[in-house]
Amino acid sequence: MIKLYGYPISNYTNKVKLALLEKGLEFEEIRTGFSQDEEFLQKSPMGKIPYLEVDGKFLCESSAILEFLEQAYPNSKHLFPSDPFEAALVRTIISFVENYIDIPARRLYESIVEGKDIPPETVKLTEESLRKGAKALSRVVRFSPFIAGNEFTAADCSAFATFQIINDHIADWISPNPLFEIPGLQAYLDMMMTNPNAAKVDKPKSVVMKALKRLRK
Ligand SMILES: N[C@@H](CCC(=O)N[C@@H](CS)C(=O)NCC(=O)O)C(=O)O
Repeated sequence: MIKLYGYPISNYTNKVKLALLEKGLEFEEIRTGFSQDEEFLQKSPMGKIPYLEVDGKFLCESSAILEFLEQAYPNSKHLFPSDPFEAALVRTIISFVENYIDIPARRLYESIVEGKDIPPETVKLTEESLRKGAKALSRVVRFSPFIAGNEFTAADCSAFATFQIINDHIADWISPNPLFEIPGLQAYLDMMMTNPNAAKVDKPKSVVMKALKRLRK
């Protein structure tokens, strides 16, 4: 049995959870936060979530986990296209979403999680980075109807999980959200929400996010 360790407001946890659901693999979810404790680092050496346990072995880094699932369960739904160019596009979109949108947006995440104030320069810097990332992403996305083409792929797991979290986090700081300058993004997210597996990921995220926001006020 696969065990997924993570938390509902972690986009990387939700990316892996959506992949597991789409692949129809049985798994148990174990809610855990990140940690620098020695025992935790033995399972996830950067102290991050998510990590996966399969047959007593531990795997970390969400993209490595998705690639593992693809190889280890070849009879499940494929999340990477067989055409190398198409597969490269999937990986490019994941890289753009995570490196050039999620990582900059994290400068603001701390505020909601730790109740910190954010200096205006940080907000400005984040907005500039998000605008640059959004422009780059808009050059590669397809939204036809999925982000990398006409099939659901690993890029949808990453993009859906990340955009749903960023939107919640940055609304208090940056408005309008520069990510919605990506033509077709809102329609894409609305379409994704009609996917029962995406809705399964979104629901616990919304519950925890609401509770966090209440605590912060
Ligand atoms: N590159 C990692 C990123 C994972 C990540 O940043 N997880 C966050 C939660 S969404 C975390 O554990 N942060 C704690 C930390 O950075 O120490 C992946 O793809 O799994």
